[in-house]
Amino acid sequence: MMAKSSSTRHRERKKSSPSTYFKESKFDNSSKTLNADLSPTLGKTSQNLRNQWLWRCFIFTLLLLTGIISLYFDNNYKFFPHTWSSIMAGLSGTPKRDAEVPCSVMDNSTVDHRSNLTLAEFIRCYDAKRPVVITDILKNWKAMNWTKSFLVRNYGDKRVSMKATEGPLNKAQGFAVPLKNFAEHVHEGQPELWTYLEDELFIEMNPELREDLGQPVYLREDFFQLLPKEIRPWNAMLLWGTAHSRSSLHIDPYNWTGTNAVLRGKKMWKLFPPGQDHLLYVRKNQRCGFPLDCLKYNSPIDAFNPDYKQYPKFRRAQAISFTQQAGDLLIIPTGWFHQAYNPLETMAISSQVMNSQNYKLVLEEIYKAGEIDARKLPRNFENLSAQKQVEAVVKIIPKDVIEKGRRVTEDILDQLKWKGKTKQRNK
Ligand SMILES: O=C(O)CCC(=O)C(=O)O
Repeated sequence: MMAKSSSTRHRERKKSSPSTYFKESKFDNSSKTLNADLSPTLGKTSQNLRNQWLWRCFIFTLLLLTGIISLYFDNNYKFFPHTWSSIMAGLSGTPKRDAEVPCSVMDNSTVDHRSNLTLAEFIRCYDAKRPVVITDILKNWKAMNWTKSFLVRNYGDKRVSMKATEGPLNKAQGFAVPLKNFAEHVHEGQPELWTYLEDELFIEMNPELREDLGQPVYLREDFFQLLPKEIRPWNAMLLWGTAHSRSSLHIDPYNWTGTNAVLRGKKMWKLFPPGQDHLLYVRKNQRCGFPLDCLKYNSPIDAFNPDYKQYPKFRRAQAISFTQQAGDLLIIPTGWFHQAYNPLETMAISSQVMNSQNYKLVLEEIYKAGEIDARKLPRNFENLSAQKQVEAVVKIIPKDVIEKGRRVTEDILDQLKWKGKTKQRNK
């Protein structure tokens, strides 16, 4: 369209101006007296109309600016969560759908405990972002009924991996013992004399037990299932500890999203929001010992009994501390250092997922672990769906890496069968 000349634009402005309308109207010209009488009123009216028009412009600009600013913060800082969508929902009078309910604001001193949490809200508010304890999901798990006598009766002679210490955490050593021997002493923990069964293969080797574990809707998407079984991380680790037993302070292998279901007893936790590695004295270049030999991110500090003399910067580290009860499922986001402490005899199952929210970070770790040459990926890799991207990476994992993974699992099973003492594992 051609641009209008400035005189035409001027004329149009004149025509539509309210004060001009009154001045030029027939009514205006028909009677000088009437005109004279009405002129102050008409002048005021035109003034009012102009003011109203200015006010409308002002309010419209204000709304527009609020929208732009809130969208900006929404996307970049999660600062005014969902301001814009709330305004729109309010204006349109529509009830807030799940996607529009704002996430609660974490005050960095605790973790949300949630029930009736929808998958959509989990993905939007927690998955790969913030830890959450889900309180209503484990009650139907048959594993909630596992007891010492059940396990000893059915699996007493099977060897399990455990660690034990007669001193601080950093003196703990790994052993393989028949489950019944561990169970005999499981009630005997003391602050510096405790044992902890941490077995990644026990459920893998006794798969009927897996049927006693549920499959929470939050964890159904799991791209680890796309990996060849030789290098797929073992899933569902049995954790059974005496009072005072504890894990190390670590990020999970492959930087996955971790889960922990407490079946009996309770756990105290310290979770460290990302960005504090320098305060945790994270050891460099450690390997995790999983089938795909990933990097391990462990801290030498026992966050439940820290040695500030040796690790002074740890004083500045900010942890979220909370307690997880039996029947609670904790979901730990990718990238969060965490440590658990069992104040009394406690049994739990930990597990993991790679999903649409964390797969990019997990793939980074898989590249490092598997000596994978990312240049072999298809050109359109970034445009593929999350699942297709994982499939593309799996296709270029070298054969010898897969073979090495198979040997790692075999070696560990051999150790469990034949040797009393095992290599200290990563948790
Ligand atoms: O329950 C525990 O001891 C901690 C387990 C854990 O952190 C894990 O499996 O990653």
